Amino acid sequence: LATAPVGTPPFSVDGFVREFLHELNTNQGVTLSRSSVNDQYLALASTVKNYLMARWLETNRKTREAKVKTIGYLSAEYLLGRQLGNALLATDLNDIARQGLELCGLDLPTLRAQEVEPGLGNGGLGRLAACFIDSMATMDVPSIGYGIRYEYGIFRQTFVDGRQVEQPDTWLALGSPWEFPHPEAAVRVDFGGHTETYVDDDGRERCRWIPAWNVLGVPYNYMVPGYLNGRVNTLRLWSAQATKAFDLQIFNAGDYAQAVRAQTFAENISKVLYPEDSTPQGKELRLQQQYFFVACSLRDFLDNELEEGFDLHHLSERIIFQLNDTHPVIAVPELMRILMDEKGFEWEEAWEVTKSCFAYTCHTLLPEALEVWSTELLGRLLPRHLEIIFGINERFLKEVRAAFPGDEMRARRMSMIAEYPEQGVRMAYLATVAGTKVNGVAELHSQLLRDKVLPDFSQLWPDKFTNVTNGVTPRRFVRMANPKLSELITDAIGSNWVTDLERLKELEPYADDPEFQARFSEIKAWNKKRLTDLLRQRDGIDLPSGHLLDVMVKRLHEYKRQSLKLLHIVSLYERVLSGTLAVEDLTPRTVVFGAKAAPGYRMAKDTIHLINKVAKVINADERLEGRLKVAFPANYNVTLAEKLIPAADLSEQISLAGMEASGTGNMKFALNGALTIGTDDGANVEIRRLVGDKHFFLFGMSEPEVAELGAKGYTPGSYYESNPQLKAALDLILSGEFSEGDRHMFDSVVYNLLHQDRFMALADFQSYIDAQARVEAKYADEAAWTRSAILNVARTGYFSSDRSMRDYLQRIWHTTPMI
Ligand code: 26V
Repeated sequence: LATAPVGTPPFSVDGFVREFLHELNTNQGVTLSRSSVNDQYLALASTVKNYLMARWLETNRKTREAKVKTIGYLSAEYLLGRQLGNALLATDLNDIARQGLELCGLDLPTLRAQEVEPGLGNGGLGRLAACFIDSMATMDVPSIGYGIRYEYGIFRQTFVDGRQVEQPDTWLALGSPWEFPHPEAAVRVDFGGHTETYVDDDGRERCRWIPAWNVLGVPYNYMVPGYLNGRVNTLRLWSAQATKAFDLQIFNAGDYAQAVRAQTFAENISKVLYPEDSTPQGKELRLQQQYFFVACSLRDFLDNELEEGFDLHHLSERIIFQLNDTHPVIAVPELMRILMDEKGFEWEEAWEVTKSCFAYTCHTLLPEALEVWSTELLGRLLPRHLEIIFGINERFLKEVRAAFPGDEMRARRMSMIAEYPEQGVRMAYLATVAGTKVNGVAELHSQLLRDKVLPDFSQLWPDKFTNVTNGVTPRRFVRMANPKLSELITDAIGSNWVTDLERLKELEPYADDPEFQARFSEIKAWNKKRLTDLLRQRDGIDLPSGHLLDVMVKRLHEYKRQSLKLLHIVSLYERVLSGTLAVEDLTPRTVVFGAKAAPGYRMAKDTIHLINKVAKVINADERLEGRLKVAFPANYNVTLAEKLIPAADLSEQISLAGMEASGTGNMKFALNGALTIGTDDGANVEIRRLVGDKHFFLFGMSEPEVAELGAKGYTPGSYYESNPQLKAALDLILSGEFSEGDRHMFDSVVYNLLHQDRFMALADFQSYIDAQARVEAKYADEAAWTRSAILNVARTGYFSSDRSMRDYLQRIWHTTPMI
């Protein structure tokens, strides 16, 4: 297992072929001539894994020996995307693999297409975790990602008569070559039961938990290869299994069926990713998932990653657990419990250690998205943890009362325990009290977090709050997704930009270079062609050529305002029908949507239905002369994003100001040379500041304006009454035009907009329409558009997740890369 010198390819093409055929024969048990594409894909994955293996082992050894601080990234979601392409890129094996496979009569893209992406996340939050672990590996930061190995990831979306229908995501069905299960290293996780006090050998009164049942957590390790640096970090995902004791007991009692049921019960815990992006429901299974992966991860780090006999008083010298939203916050009482009940620490001692080992990232502002677990459920499932939470809260409120004597209202507001509508634990408060730092994910978001969500806490501890603006990995979202643009960039400024994205600045002078502009436009056209081919075979969708490609891809949410985009489309259509817009004056445009709705989120699902119905009518109407098309490929995921984003001209980032914490799609589009039409929300604010107003289409109310309108009282109906264009668009939907004459099919969507419109789509309608007119004017001037697109690429290097990691290292983790 000698390590090949870092950065050099491992084999000759011949060596690769030998290795690949060996894998095909010994792993898949087939000859080349009898092998399926799946066999070939699995053999190729093994070949690449074998190459990474020595580096992985070496990384682990070096990190262990160095005894440095590790980042424990705790996240219930990792939206990884396909692994093969990334592994080939990280190891510089692309050319060798392509040539070697050619010698075998095989085609690398075909094999790559065989991979089913692990969709172990809902959207931005899970994808961010995946970008962060990529960046940490590339930057030589020792880290372990901890999470859950869901047997079923985010559902596969299909459309039936335009309505979303969910199918299970069977990502493991054809084999999963990237994981390394370690059943022998399983850890036990307890649940239920009660607590009791007892007197220990030293005569001290102590507490212990007598649990009622338990499950096993089996670790599955995944390689996280750094880009061309020889480092391979670990992502460790836990899978739930029944313990022997659990079913043996029942089995011995002679009830075989009951024993099997027990197994199913245990395994349910890691069975399925919750797709609920709409309301964090008080689901017992979800709390089980959270505690399950956190308990496994802490146990794993303390018992396996730390050397035996390590003095836990110094734990924070060796680990910082980053809490990706509140999902893993139960880790706080879990560490307290381990230190006190298992290691004999006193409360104050345990608290000193615990509060130095966690930091908390908040990813939303929406009140209904903040997790509150009922004390009834917590007490039933994790009685000891509930006691500890009460203990933390009691001591914390003492501190508050001491800092603000007589201000009892404040103490009540800041309590981790909510009393209404039922007694529950506010997990964000617990995370804030326990964390060394609390951060938001974009400047505006962090500001609003301080001022609006946690104002009392930021007054008490102003230095605890900080910002780290999100980023995306340039490896996957530029270098892999946009190979032609990458080549162009490298030709111009060299290849260092892949790990030092601010270097893209050096492209600025090329924005005015006609030859560079021409190559840039050709690449955009090539990316559109690539997308066209994909959508034809994937979805049977025909994209016209020569259109402005206008893309809105993200989870379907009212606050993201897909309905506003839809009103723009319907309005263009209505204006052509009514003759207020001549067809020839319509800018040829194709709007592409990609969006999954949470299965229980009615309004979101109705909006998907409406988009599909509008698409059907518009796409078929010859009066438009093919100048307006709407495409809605089903099952938007990371794999599709990698093809869609590089092809886009226009990026839609149109959430109501103050609602989108950051957005990360916005960054991917800008880095791939799309211009943004967007509100002053989330990271849009920073994108606009960096690219400049001339190269960004801003519209809509600012966050303070939104707050003001809300305070004044918002009446959407008045916009309908006073804006004829808006009225005409809504009336067209109500007329049954898109629903075979059924005037009520879309009542829910339309009447919600007219009478409630919580996210003020109607208030921003005119401003949006005006901004779209500016888009069209600019698009008509090809050179000006291309120049702006190049400047978007050149000026958005800041949004590399490598930079985000540097910010976390400096502001939160207080540690440095290993070399
Ligand atoms: C949950 C809920 C539940 C109640 C209804 C509204 C709502 C909205 C969002 C969520 C998810 C909260 C956590 C989350 O996924 N946040 C996303 O995190 C991304 C990475 O930081 C960020 O770019 C997105 O703006 C943010 O929505």
